[in-house]
Amino acid sequence: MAPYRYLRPSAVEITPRAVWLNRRTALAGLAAAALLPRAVAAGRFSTDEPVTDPAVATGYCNFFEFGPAKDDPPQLAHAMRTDPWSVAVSGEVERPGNLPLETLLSFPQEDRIYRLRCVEAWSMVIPWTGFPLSALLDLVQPTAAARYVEFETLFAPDQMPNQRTNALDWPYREALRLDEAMHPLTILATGMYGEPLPNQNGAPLRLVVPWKYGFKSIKSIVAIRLLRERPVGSWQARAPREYGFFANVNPDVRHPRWHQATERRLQDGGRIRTEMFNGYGDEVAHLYSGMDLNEHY
Ligand SMILES: Nc1nc2c(c(=O)[nH]1)N[C@H]1C(S)=C(S)[C@@H](COP(=O)(O)O)O[C@H]1N2
Ligand SMILES: [Mo]
Repeated sequence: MAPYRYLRPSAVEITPRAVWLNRRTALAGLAAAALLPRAVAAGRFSTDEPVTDPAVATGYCNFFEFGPAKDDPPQLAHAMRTDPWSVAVSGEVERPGNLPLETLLSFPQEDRIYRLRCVEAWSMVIPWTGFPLSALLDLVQPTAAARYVEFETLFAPDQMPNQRTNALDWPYREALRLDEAMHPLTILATGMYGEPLPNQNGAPLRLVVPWKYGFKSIKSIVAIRLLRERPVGSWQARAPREYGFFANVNPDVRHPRWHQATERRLQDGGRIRTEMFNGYGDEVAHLYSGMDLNEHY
């Protein structure tokens, strides 16, 4: 697999959707040249809603390691070194060890156009490239005792200025129940808009769990641990009343400081109704049968 090319923020132009769609066709040729992660056409899990302008999706980011402002990551994330990269897999697995990025890029890559709903009540529609997390888990073989999957972001205060502060308990950590992690909608993304992931969006590898609030979709993953007990995520540790473990998108459960019934779809500016499970209820509601969803923010 060819080494990753950076998509530098300066290389991102304002691209109307029609142009982007054309570019996407053109990019298919590039992908064949193995410059990009290989991907098949967007399949049954994708929405056909208009995608967010890539300039918005790569210019308005939450990546707290670089600072709290939406334009901190696009301005500062170029300092993050993503090559070489590997993911350390440990805990309740039959085959622990270091997975080089090259191994993960050799898994069959798919295109998925997903809605992304931030707990702050904005949303986007992003075309990802990636592979089901289940492919990685099948490789490392969770033991019968494994019940949770925990993820950890790179810790590199020399490259990530906000990690020199106590803004969060670094490194950023998140986790899923094993059945959520094995769900076919749950992917590890390696690209977006047909290009390798820009640093500010979580290069070279980030989680995408489209039915949960965006903070669960942890970026720039260096470690995955299979656990018996449910761990506490970084945001949950910081403000447990505001950020729960499940964090399923739910229009009926308020964030303590604002309601979640509607969201601002970025770039077209319109406010739309927020859907239960971010519109993925047909696929995922069965995971929570018997649970009082209003108690599980
Ligand atoms: N390591 C890390 N991952 C993270 C975050 C972060 O601050 N650090 N922010 C989360 C939040 S709150 C959101 S909404 C999404 C935003 O992803 P995007 O910037 O690619 O749209 O990333 C999530 N993953
Ligand atoms: Mo978010």
